[in-house]
Amino acid sequence: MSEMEALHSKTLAEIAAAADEAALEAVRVAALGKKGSISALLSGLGKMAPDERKAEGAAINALKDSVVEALAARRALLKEAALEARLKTETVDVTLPIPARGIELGRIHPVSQVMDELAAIFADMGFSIAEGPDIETDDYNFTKLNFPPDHPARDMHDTFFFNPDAQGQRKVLRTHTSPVQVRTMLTQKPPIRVICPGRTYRCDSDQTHTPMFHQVEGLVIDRSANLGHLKWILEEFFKAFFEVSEVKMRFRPSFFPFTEPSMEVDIQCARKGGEIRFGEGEDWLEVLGCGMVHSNVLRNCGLDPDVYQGFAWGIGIDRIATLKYGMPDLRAFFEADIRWLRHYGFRPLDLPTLVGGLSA
Ligand code: 2NM
Repeated sequence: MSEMEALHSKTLAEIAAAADEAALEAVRVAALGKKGSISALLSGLGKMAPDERKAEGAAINALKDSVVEALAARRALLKEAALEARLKTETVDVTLPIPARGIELGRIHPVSQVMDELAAIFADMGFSIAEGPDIETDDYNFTKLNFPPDHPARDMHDTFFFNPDAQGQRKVLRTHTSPVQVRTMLTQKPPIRVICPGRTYRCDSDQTHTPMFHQVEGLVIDRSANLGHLKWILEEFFKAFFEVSEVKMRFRPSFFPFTEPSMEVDIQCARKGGEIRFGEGEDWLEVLGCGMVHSNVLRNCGLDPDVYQGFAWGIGIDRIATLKYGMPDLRAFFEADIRWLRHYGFRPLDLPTLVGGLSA
């Protein structure tokens, strides 16, 4: 066997034995690289006589072509094998049960659940949701809402005040979500139909009060929005929220600085052995405050009270959540006890909808 034939069969054997693309590349460099065995043969041609060069050159080039071809064939084979192997490791048996984790184990807090229910109910009645900052100016939280400068709600005992800034302005943690309604009136043209859910803060802590709690307030402003509309909206809301076909409501006169007239609303209920039912019974339960928006508030928010009027209401979310879902202690809401959340929480993918059922 000539030297060239030996080199040929040795290189082809090495190509066939290369187990992966990196090994194959090493064989290519050893044969065809700058200092490779076949490259060395080619550079030897220069020293040969013309006749010899012609014969040898043709033979070396045939050898080179054969090696190049073998390399390409082997590379294609290895590529395919590598892909096959990868696909094999990545196969998924879609018939296997899904292991429980994250989304299946997590639970939605009852407050979030009730907020989602409120959004579904009021969206169905044509309301949008408005949000605003927890840290508010005294102006938006109190002054624009017709609180007189000496009103007791501004007092240190109810309001968390921040230290005054360089301009002497004193921010507050909002004590209600009404400043969101102020912002809405200042920026949107009537007709306005919004609900404003969110966190609110008052310096108050006992069995039925937590310093941070949740409210949802509603606001309707139009040329002729009136208490008849409010009564219908509240009735529809309570029926949808408590998932009953009837509710009886009672309106009692009350006072808020931002509404005139102002009312508190009770709904009729039956208390049987620690359980509460709505749509039946002889007891009354206070659930919300409401009224016609005060003309001073309309004026403070850039609306002409001779053209526009409207009504607003406020409900405590934590309280209606305890009523609906029978949770005895409000404070457990904010203790972040995982056992409590497992018991009272909601499954993440069971979103409340009016057609699918709010709490089903
Ligand atoms: C309540 C009760 C009655 C109320 C009024 C306003 C505004 F901004 F329109 F003046 N927002 N929220 C309101 C009225 C809130 O909560 C018990």
